[in-house]
Amino acid sequence: MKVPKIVTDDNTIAAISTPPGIGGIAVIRISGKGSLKIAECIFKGKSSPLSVETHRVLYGRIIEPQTEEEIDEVLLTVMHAPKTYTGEDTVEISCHGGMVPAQRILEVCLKTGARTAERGEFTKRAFLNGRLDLTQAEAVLDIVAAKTKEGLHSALYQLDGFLSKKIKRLKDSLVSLQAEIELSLDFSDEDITFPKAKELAKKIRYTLNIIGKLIKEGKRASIIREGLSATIIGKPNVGKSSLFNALLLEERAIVTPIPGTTRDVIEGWINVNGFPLKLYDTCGFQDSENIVEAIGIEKTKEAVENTSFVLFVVDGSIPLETEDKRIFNSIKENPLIIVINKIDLPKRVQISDITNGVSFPSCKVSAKELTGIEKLNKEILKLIGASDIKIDRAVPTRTRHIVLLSKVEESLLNALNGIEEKRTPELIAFDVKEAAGSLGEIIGEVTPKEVLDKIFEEFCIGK
Ligand SMILES: Nc1nc2c(ncn2[C@@H]2O[C@H](COP(=O)(O)OP(=O)(O)OP(=O)(O)O)[C@@H](O)[C@H]2O)c(=O)[nH]1
Ligand SMILES: [Mg+2]
Repeated sequence: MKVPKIVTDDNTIAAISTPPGIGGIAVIRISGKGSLKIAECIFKGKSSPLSVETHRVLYGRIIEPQTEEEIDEVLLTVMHAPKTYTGEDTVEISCHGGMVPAQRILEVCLKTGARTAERGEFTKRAFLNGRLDLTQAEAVLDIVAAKTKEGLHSALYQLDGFLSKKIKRLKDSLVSLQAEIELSLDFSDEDITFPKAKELAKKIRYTLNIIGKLIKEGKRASIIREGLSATIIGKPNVGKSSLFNALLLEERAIVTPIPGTTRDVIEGWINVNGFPLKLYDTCGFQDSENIVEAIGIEKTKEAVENTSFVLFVVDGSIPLETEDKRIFNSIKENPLIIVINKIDLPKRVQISDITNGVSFPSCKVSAKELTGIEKLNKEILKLIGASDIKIDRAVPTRTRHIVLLSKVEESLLNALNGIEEKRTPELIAFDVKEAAGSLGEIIGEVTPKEVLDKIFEEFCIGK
């Protein structure tokens, strides 16, 4: 009989890495010094986990070590440090899908001395062991959460280290600049140092320019990661739900000829040429005594307030009514696209009837026959300023990056002022050092513990 509880350092972690529910297989991951011993203890097969070479897959059974009761038939992968995801000895057990086998296997791992992994702890260990820097660890999270293939590409570039390398290069150049300032900048002798000051200012401006571009690109590229949201609004029966379904390419919302069909706000994600957009279908916007409708209208107003822009739908087959105008007037200050629907029927509405000659982005569609949807997608891209975004390989993707890059910008502007005002070299060097420090924080060279905890808390257990 094998003796359980063989690991005592509390440093070997285990978790189910696959999502809960029924599936083909489930994977349990164990990482840390004790993982091979744990595997040895709970695995029964031709070869033993402790004696095989690294990166081998063994076929066998997982047993309850005390009773030798069989739990499941598995494939067990043995991976020795340091060439593993976490940089530590790692074992991955693939068992039959479904929660019971995986849960039971996790239980015996825990009984044998592992502890439950925290959220993102495998990736955190990869970071702490130098397998990934911080932007790469964030990229792992973005790969898992990617909503479109473009989002996935951008995360994969980040995992490959394109952003890290760019940030690292910038940081190294600032560190050299700092040394240069400390060593040679001396304003006490004007004649010698003034050209030098000019040269330094030029170098700082050059870096500032790159940082400025990164911030700008990053702000726009964050749309790829986080997406935007839009609310479809309009009078009852104009075809809002039909348009919602047409954009989603599925029959999600109920469509009927009866006005007032949609009562609640319905949401769904769509992919507009690679940009994730969360779309809300709402109930017809009209004054109502009916309590259900009144609540629905409140929710519609809330959706409009909380989304990035509005798709205002009118029925193009009937003359415009005061209700359409009233709705338009209540939302015309928001970014919006006017969508004239039902163009498969005879035309009764002109854009100018709605806008009184003021220019608004607009589009004519038939949600029923799916015409004009491509053009609408283009208008959406134009409105969100995404029609000309190229996905560069080294783009900051997170608010955390942008905030730190803005700090870099601020410190470098301070340094420039310092040169202009002929402050002491120490002061100028200090600003440059601060800028380099913020760059280091992006890749996790020095990152406060709270920031790290916050980043890894976003992960799921088992990643
Ligand atoms: N001919 C034609 N009919 C359409 C089109 N779009 C929607 N309809 C019809 O218009 C009616 C109302 O469509 P819905 O999509 O339910 O309209 P809605 O704006 O969501 O309506 P409420 O939820 O009641 O506010 C249905 O009978 C649809 O089949 C279109 O492009 N052409
Ligand atoms: Mg509807």
